[in-house]
Amino acid sequence: MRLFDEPLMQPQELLPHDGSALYRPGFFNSDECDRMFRKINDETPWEARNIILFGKEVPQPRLACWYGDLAYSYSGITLDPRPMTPTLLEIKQRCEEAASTQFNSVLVNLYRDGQDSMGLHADDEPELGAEPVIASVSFGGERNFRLRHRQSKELQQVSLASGSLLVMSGLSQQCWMHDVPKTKKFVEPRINLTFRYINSN
Ligand SMILES: O=C(O)CCC(=O)C(=O)O
Ligand SMILES: [Mn+2]
Repeated sequence: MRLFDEPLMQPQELLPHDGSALYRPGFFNSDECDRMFRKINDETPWEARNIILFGKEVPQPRLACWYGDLAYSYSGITLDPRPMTPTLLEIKQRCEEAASTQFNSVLVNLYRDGQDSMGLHADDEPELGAEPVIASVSFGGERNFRLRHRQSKELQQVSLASGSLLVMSGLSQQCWMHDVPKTKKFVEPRINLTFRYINSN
């Protein structure tokens, strides 16, 4: 029996075709969200890196840190690997069970306020393989997440709630791009983790 105050937390498929983006709000409960946000915020050696955008070096509009066994390169920068903390390993295990796959790396991003953002891109680096599974977990302030089809330009969007899990798989990276746009609205700081499997050759 469903209680009246229990929010509807059915998984929701965001993509109509060409891959899957399965959104699961409430994957972590609010106590877990508070604990995870605080621990990750305190334990992460946040880096403010410059990235190469259209041939120019510009500051990345967010803080980030890369964890895993292997280095990772994107937008002209290489992130050195560092071992995952027990907190990250605990979240990784939950995501692996939900996505029925293994991950060996995670990019942790901190969006300090509405001016921090992630530009339109796909997670399509060759070392991720042709149809990567990417598990994206959010803690803290809600931000809009957009998926745009490369050919048809169709747009799908969702407000990524604290404690939510988004699993992108299949053709999602080949056929769609995604971003987290800036917003003028007041938003709480947000931590996002994207778990990936990086192939070593
Ligand atoms: O912050 C997000 O929800 C998206 C992060 C992302 O796309 C990435 O790290 O590749
Ligand atoms: Mn991405």
